Amino acid sequence: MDSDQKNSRREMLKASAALAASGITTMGAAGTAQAQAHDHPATPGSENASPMIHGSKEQIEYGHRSKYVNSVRVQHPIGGRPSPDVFGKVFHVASPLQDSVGVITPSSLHYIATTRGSFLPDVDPKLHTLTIHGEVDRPLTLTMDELKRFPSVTRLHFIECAGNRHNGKQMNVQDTHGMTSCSEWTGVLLSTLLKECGLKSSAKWFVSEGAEEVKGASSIPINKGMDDCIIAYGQNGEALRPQQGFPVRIMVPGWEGIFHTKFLRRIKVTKDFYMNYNEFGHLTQSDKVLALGEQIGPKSVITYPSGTQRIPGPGLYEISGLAWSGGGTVKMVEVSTDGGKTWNRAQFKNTPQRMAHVRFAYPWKWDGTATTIMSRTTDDIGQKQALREEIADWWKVPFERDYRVPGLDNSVMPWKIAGDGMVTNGLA
Ligand SMILES: Nc1nc2c(c(=O)[nH]1)N[C@H]1C(S)=C(S)[C@@H](COP(=O)(O)O)O[C@H]1N2
Ligand SMILES: [Mo]
Repeated sequence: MDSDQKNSRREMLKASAALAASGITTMGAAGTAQAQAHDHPATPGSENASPMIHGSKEQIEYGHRSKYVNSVRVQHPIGGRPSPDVFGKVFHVASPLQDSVGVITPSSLHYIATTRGSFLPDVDPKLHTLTIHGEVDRPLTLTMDELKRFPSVTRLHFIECAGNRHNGKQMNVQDTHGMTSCSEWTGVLLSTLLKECGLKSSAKWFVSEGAEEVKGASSIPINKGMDDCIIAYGQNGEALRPQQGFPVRIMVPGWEGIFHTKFLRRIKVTKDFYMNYNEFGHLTQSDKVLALGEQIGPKSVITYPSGTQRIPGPGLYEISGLAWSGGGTVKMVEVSTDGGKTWNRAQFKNTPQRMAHVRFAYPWKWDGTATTIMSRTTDDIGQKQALREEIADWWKVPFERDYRVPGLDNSVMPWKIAGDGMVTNGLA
């Protein structure tokens, strides 16, 4: 533990002692007093004062959440345009990050991006096969059962859609950053399968293809395929959800979401970069530029307090958020509570992992004056998340309020806190 971390640990201990003293926590006598103030009976004895849930077969066989919990996915305001054809309704659906705790996105709340709107291929896993062919010695076609016989890996990884960008018009963190999610994925390393096939020396790229008409195909350098791509059939301890590509998808850790082909049925190993539906925009780029361009930069966002929430009054708060980087592991997150004048090192709530969300927190005593809070990430290859002003400066263009970050937008997200505790988009 370095001294910064020790300091923030000490701050946190002080903060929790102060919370207990101010009666915010329910520990000890302060808790009883507060419970009474909220019109609950003080805990009298062993009897149960709550009504009973009448269990159903469905609830018992496959559980669902409490009726008091109602956080849901919503259409994303930027990416969520209606499908241009008769096949679908909505392209992009965002995850409710404002309600998130920890780092795993529940599978039922994972963001969704599809070329086919709300219509999904209904793939029968008994009939589904995955074929690997092209610049290989021994082409391979695997059923799902055969795929599952290979040694597996289980890893935490985020996915993020390139459309996940914030501007001054979005109200809350679901709209600014909800097109990213993080799951525990289980599957077979692509490298395991490629070794089984035997790569020819001419193998430089591979194209992954999904089961729909538009196929969700993408060209990826073979080095990335041999490095850390996963042919995933499991998500958070069970089979993938249909929205996430049941029965199998490819995970391309740290790369823009569009590469993570769902309903995966074919991988063609190629000599050259392929022009696909997804890629007409990249045609003139070199391998190197393409690879850099598709990797998600270091990024973070405060999820509490965030837009449309209200903090009730001066006092102690734990500022909490998510940080990630496509370049590797999050090394450090800093939080500013004075509009970027000073930055303080945040704590991690879990051990940061490669290309995965990490939960950070910073204890903060709000004095009741209007301010702006923000966070920034540094990853283990030394990349640091920049302010929009800094990015405009780097591109040598004048900074204006509606400046649009070119490419993938990983700029710092400010939340404004008014004197009455209302939180709004700091870019507005
Ligand atoms: N087969 C297929 N794969 C696909 C897509 C698709 O429409 N079809 N959408 C891509 C896009 S744009 C993104 S951002 C991610 C989203 O993955 P998710 O829906 O599981 O969040 O899947 C990618 N893979
Ligand atoms: Mo996407």
